[in-house]
Amino acid sequence: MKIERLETRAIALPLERPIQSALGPIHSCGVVLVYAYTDNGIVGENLVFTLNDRRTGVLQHMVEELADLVVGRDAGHIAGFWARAWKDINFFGHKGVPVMGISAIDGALWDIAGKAADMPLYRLLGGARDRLPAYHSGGLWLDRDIDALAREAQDMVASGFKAVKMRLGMPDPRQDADRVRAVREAIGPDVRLMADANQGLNEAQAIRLGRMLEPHNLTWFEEPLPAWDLEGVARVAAALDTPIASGETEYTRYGFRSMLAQRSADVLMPDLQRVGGVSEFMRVGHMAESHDVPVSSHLFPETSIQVLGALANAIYLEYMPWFSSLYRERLEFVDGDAVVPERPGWGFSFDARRIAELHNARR
Ligand code: SMN
Ligand code: MG
Repeated sequence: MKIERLETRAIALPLERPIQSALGPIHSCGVVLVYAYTDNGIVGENLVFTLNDRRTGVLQHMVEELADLVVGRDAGHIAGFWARAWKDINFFGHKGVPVMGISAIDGALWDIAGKAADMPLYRLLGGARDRLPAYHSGGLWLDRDIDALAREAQDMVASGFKAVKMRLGMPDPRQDADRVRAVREAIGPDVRLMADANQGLNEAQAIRLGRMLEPHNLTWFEEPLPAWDLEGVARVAAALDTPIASGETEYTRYGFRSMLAQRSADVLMPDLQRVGGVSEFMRVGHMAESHDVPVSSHLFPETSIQVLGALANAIYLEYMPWFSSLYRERLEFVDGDAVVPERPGWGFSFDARRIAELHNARR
């Protein structure tokens, strides 16, 4: 089975409503859809994205410019593609857009592998479990006032979630602490609560805020410092009892190897797009396992669930429904857990009609 051709399509996907995080305002995503066609009629699908549809064309071109590394080749030689691509991007560098391009194609190849074997990816990858604790991440943004935050958190719990994540990054840390207290009071002691600073603090601020948050029993305090400051995050992690989660902005096994070596996080949360696709997520997941460090995921719940389903050290799926409307199938939940689909490949396929609508709207 060979890859015959690769196609991409860019769409703009508006969020239900604009949101505010320490990364800045977010109103939409630019999404690059990837389709890899085999010579026996299988189509592998995947997507990568940009915030606010900025520089989507660069990402799309990168994927297209890597296509010659798979077209005409054995579709099942995924590690071969990865190694060839790694060498090929040397001149551009081993982080950023080139790695996102590799991730995009890697995921489409894995979808093909699953469909060809008539197996869901998590089974093909070794299979650890058929459901995963999920946390709701699609709310509790900085633009909500404290009453709206508390109501929104209660709504998430009423809809079945047993864990929710809120954002940090108000001008005064006392506001952040008040907001965390309000959410904790609204959801009660038994619902898990995470808080994400999106790299907005410096070391002293992170330790001070982290100490203010200790009484609220956070499951984790996420990305307190700029992603490049692994030593700083390690010191924050050492200073606090609350576990630190990080890794959504990290690239490949080499980035995570440094994080593990420096003990800069208690929980690693690779992002399928930045880590280097399914292949590299699995390598990082196993490397974390060899350090007895748990992993979660970042965004992409429909696809990340297949990878986490194959890792015994996976603890949480991030549920962020931004791309859910692009698929024909919907994630299912039971008692706050997301169910790993038993359908072949990702188990999620693009809704062609919805995508055509969005594609036409962008042009
Ligand atoms: C996040 C990052 C990028 C886009 C949306 C949300 C956030 C998360 O850091 O962890 O969900
Ligand atoms: Mg985050």
